Formats: sequence, C-alpha cells, structure tokens
Amino acid sequence: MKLIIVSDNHGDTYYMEEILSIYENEVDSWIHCGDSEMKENHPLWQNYKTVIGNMDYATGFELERLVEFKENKFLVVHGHKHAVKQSNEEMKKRAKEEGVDIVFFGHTHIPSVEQEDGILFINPGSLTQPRDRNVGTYLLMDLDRDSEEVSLVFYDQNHNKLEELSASYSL
Ligand SMILES: [Mn+2]
Repeated sequence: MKLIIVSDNHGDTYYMEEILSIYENEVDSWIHCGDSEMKENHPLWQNYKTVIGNMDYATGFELERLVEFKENKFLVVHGHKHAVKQSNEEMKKRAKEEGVDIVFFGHTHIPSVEQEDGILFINPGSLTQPRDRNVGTYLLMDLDRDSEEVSLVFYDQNHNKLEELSASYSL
C-alpha cells in the first residue's frame, strides 16, 4: 500500500492541493501530522487525516490518531505532547500499547527516520517551513506486508526526490 505523509504546513494549503492532484490515482491514503492551522471543515480533510498540533487553533482534531488501512495500523501524532524533541520514548510507549510498528509525527520541521525496538518513527518534515534546509519536504511510503519491506521516498515541495533521505527498511 502507498501513503503520502505531510506535516506542518502552517496555513499554506498550496502544496497539499498540489500533492493531492499529483498522487490522486497512485496512493491509498493521506496522512497529515498536525500544525495545519486549517479549520476542521476544510475540504482537504476529505483526503488527508490529521491530528492536533501546538499551533492548531481548531480544537476538533485529536491528539493521537490510529489510522487503520487494509491490514495495517499506524499511529499519527504531532509530537508536542509526546516530547519528540527529546526522544522517541513516549511515542514508543504508545506504539507498543497500540501494537503498531510505524509511527508518523511532525513538530520538529526536520525530516527523519529512526528504527528502534522494531518500530519505525517517521517524520516527513515541514511542507512549508523547513528548519534544516531551504525547501519544504514530504514523504511517499510504499509498504509491502508480504515482504515486510517499507520504501520511504522523500521529496521536496517541488516534487524533486531527495536521494540522501530516501531508503528502504525491514519491519
Ligand atoms: Mn509546526
């Protein structure tokens, strides 16, 4: 299955719209890791599934979201309430409680992938306000449960593949 993961667009919907139109016929679902600064009734939420971030004024989003798709279950958090700038420990605790092996988070505005205790912690970076580069980033995940292989391909906001961040992992 294929997923698009974005985060931290902070009110700028341009790239979310563009990514939606580019991948509309290619991916199964869409994840947003919070700090959208968009209202609950924005039409983009018909496709993207989001959580609440520290900059979200809309109160209708959840702090954590379990996204179940086909036989897969993912945990999505923004991260400000899971101390993600300190460590993966709080996310790891919740992932183990929920029995998931993939967690998506945002908040740092820095794209990253870490695998600890059999759990992948994936941050797509910020779509519009990167802190480690000049151009925003997002992620395309291709998960194969038969082989337990995950391909993570990062792109910049202009849809150029970021080779140095992209890699495959075994679950
Ligand atoms: Mn943010």
